[in-house]
Amino acid sequence: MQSNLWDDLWINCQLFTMEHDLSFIKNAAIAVKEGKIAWLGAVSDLPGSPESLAAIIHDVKEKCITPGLIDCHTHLVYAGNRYHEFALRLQGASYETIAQAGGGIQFTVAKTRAASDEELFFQSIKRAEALVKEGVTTLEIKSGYGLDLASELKMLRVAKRIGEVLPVDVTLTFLGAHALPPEYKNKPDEYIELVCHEILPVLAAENLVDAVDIFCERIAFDLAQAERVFKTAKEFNLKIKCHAEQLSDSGAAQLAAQYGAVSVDHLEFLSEDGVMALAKANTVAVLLPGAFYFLREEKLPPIDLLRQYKVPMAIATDCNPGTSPVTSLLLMLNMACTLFKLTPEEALLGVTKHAAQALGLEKTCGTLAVGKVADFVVWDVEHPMELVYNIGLNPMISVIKNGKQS
Ligand code: DI6
Ligand code: FE
Repeated sequence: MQSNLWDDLWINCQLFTMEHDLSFIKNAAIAVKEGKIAWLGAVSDLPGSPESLAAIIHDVKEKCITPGLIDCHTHLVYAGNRYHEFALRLQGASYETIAQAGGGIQFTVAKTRAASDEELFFQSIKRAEALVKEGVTTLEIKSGYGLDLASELKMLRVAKRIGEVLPVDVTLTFLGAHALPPEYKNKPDEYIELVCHEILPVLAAENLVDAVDIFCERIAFDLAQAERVFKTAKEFNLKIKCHAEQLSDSGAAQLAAQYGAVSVDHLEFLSEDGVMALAKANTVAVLLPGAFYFLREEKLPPIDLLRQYKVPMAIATDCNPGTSPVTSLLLMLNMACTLFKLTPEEALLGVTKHAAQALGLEKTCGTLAVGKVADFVVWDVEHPMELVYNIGLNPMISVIKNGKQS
């Protein structure tokens, strides 16, 4: 009796596994057992009739299946918004000027600190829902609008709760070193001390942190401060990420790579030496076209060099109230091509295989392969390149998370 070899079997699929480039399998089937991918290949190679192999059969009638999408860089837990700053910037004020005048991140910190757990949760979950509706099955959420122990805890608990109520895995990144809180004005080293020795140990003990990030920039923290954060992250055995070379070339990407960062993010001002350091450390370059667009930046990240040195490139929304109020990863696919000149294949790998690597999750998700988590999406498209090409259309038919269709 073979009837329950697998739990579920999807048949008649155009399967794009993303293992090596798009890795297309025509007339394919994909089987799930206990939330994992148990088999995939051509329908003609199935070891029996579909009905004899699985309890439930899903005929997708030649639709496309890709891995679940991964948004590997978001700040989507925050309170309030910053439309007033958007208006100021349209009149000519720069992001840096607004930040230096006490607006920017500080504005959102005040709102986030003042919000109750429930307010913060209900304001934030809407953004996560929008991503999930587009096929996102893994989502990174950063803290960094609390900047004190109680508020960073609140943010990360809300982020974790989002992963408990939606069909999405949430990974938690501690970005305590995002900006200097008002009570530490002119005392950045003391604040970094607090981040490393007061806040991080508590978050780690509460299992609320997978990775540590820092905003390394002339309006935020310097290289020496970044190094202290990276050293502490290593002591706690946490992954390292870094907001680097967004507004200037500080050498932060190189430093993060030396500490084995899983990713460095933004990178408009990344130098060739920086690119070489990423290649050497196998650090992913996370590109954020939403922030580039919304700030009307002009300097492009060094895409040709990243290609030349074979640095994996990921794409993410950077969902945040100041520089990228974006809740569409599909739109980022298009912008990565139109603004950054990625190929559609590179963009698609950037929200699947390479996004998984940017979170250190490449062994479990990001591509479709036997043994990996059964996270995938059925799309009403002829080819996944349509996901990149269309703007504002959501062709998702269904999303399968841990083998369960929702
Ligand atoms: N870089 C960004 O683009 C965001 N954070 C960061 O380090 C901006 C966050 C904000 O303006 O609220
Ligand atoms: Fe960011």
